[in-house]
Amino acid sequence: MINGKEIEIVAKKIHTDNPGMTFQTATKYAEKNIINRKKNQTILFIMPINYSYTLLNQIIKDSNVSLKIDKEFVEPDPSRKNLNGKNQKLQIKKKQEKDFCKSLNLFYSHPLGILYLAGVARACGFKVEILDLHKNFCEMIWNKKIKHESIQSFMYDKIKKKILLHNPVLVSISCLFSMASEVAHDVVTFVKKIDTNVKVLMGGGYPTNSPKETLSDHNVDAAIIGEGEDAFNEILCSLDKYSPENYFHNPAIATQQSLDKKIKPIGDKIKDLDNLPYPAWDLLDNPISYITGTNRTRSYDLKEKRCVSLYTSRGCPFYCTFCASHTVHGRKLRLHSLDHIFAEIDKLVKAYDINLLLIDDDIFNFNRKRTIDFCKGLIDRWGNRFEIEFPNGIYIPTLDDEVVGWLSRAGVKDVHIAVESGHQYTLTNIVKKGGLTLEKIKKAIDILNKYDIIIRNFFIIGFPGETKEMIRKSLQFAADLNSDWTSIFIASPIHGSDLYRIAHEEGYLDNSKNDKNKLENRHYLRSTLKTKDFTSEELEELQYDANLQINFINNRNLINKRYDRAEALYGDLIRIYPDHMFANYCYWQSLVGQNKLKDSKIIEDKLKVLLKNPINIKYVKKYNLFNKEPFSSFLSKYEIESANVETLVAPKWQLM
Ligand code: B12
Ligand code: SF4
Repeated sequence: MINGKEIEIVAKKIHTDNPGMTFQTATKYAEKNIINRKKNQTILFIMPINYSYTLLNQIIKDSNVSLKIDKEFVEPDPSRKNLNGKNQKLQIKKKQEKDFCKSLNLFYSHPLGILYLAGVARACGFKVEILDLHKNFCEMIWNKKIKHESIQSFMYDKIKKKILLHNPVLVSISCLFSMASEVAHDVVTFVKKIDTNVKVLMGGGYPTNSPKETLSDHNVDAAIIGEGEDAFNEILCSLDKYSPENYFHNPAIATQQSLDKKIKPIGDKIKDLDNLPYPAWDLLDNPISYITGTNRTRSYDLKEKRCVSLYTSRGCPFYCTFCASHTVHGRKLRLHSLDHIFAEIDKLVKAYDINLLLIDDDIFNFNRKRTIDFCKGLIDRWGNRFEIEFPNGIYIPTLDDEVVGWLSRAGVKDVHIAVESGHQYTLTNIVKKGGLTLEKIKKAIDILNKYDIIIRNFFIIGFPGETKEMIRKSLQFAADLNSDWTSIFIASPIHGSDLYRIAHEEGYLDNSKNDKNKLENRHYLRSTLKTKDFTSEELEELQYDANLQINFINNRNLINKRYDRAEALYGDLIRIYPDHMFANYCYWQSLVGQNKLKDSKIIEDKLKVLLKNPINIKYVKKYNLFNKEPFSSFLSKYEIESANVETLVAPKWQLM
């Protein structure tokens, strides 16, 4: 029997920790909290490695580490020495000659969805543990401390340790992307192998869009559809008598049994965002150690940048063909109040001294007044403490002089903008980017330049309905923009997007090659569509060529003699891809342009070494650079003549 006084005390504490929450909601949590706390049960959240095995294969190859993908993984025999960390096999392969175009950029972002759910679990009185396998994996590769034979044994080991230590009653797995589904299912298998009785939930974009596939794995007890907080709350409160039938009334909790009963999975959309508990940042192992946003490409000392990700609104009213975000977060824009966001930032400043905000909203600046008020509020409270970034792109049509001025004053120095296409017909009728015109793009870029903000464009090519000519025009538009960087992605029919529906209905999925169209292999780095207008190979060629032309050979900063900016951008790139010949070449130009001759000599020597790789010579020939310094001094006529450019094929993975 719980008494009213006890509830009030706990409710007050919950309310103080989550000031945006109504006292009524805090009281509801308090009632659950008191009951559950006595049970002393733990909920374990797992973020699986967020890559497909195909990508992981490439990463392993590029990183020169001894690690395999073990599709037939069986629990290792612990008596074998190398599993105890002793007598390990050779961990790092002999350094292979590296082709500049093949490196992938490994990084890890804050698992925000998990943090929101962890906040709910904690308010409900459970102990919470988070295992971020993605982060652990990236760190292992970076540090080259490989103690395992395979990716599976690495995951198994980590999961086993966590489960044996904390004995959770529920394991909650996040799978945001379809491409990570195969790895996520392996994680589920391992969890159940280690503890057959534990309940396993999976939530995120993959189960939301593919509940049947998710639940065809009988180790998944329930797939949570859409925004998970409410459904998760319901399961938490009935864990002791967990049974699929108990959830038939709730279409956001899909089970094998509910699918058998033909109950259509429908996701929740949280109505009042401020009423949610704050994301449980303190349960994350060192939140500011996460490498995300341009943190992973910029040359500033990482220790100086302490960043968190924020999600200040949910949903987006637009209908971009390639996007699947609405399947989870819906098309109705819901906002956290600015007070709520500032209170969260305040906590994070006090706890971690943060100074970089990564805003992950779908469409943060949809409402220009809210954008300006946010900037003003930030400046009023914290002066110029922050830098702000929008890693998944800011919405262009509201970027007028006043908005950009405030964004700049509040700390935006480097911005990604979602251009998508440089062809008006494609933009309006194929991509369906709400309210965007080529004129608005150019105008926004002029304004961003006025405030000296680094501009990185996102482009997508290869939509059904686009011809090669339209793609070329789009890329020419990109080349002509006065911006710093252009990332060119390939339209990918991810589950839940209109593009997937169209591609499926019209037979555009390119199944000609091995596993290309497996769910897990669809992402913006690889072409998986084939229409009457292009093949997937042609698209990859176009993409790769445009990347080299726009970002390197005809780079805007080099053309405009903005050598200091070019030095910074290419310097960052070289830090990640030291063997990238074009990055070194452009870096060299930026140094020579500033008369930094001593430094440029070092890069010149490096280029000489890089030209030992025949692929690099072919690229020099392909782009007619052999008559230009410094290549003209390094390459003999014979070397140029014998380089066969015909054999060059675009690499499978684009760089940036
Ligand atoms: C940040 C982000 C990333 C980060 C990673 C985030 C992370 N920590 O893992 C990075 C930059 C790495 C990334 C990469 C990619 N991304 Co991304 N990304 C996002 C973004 C913008 C925000 C995610 C987020 O934090 N949301 C905020 C939290 C609160 O929401 P949430 O994570 O969805 O969690 C809620 C629910 O999903 C659910 N839930 C989630 N997990 C769980 C677990 C349980 C147990 C339960 C009960 C519920 C639950 O409840 C949560 C709370 O409501 C989304 C768009 C979006 N608006 O969500 C795209 C999005 C998820 N990405 C997408 C894609 C396609 C990609 C890429 C494949 C793109 C590419 N390059 O090809 C890559 C693949 C990843 C990779 N490893 O290479 C698609 C996924 C679509 C799909 N069906 O697969 C999205 C929806 C974007 C879009 N426009 O379509 N991404
Ligand atoms: S504006 Fe962004 S979030 Fe909205 S539909 Fe388009 S891509 Fe998706």
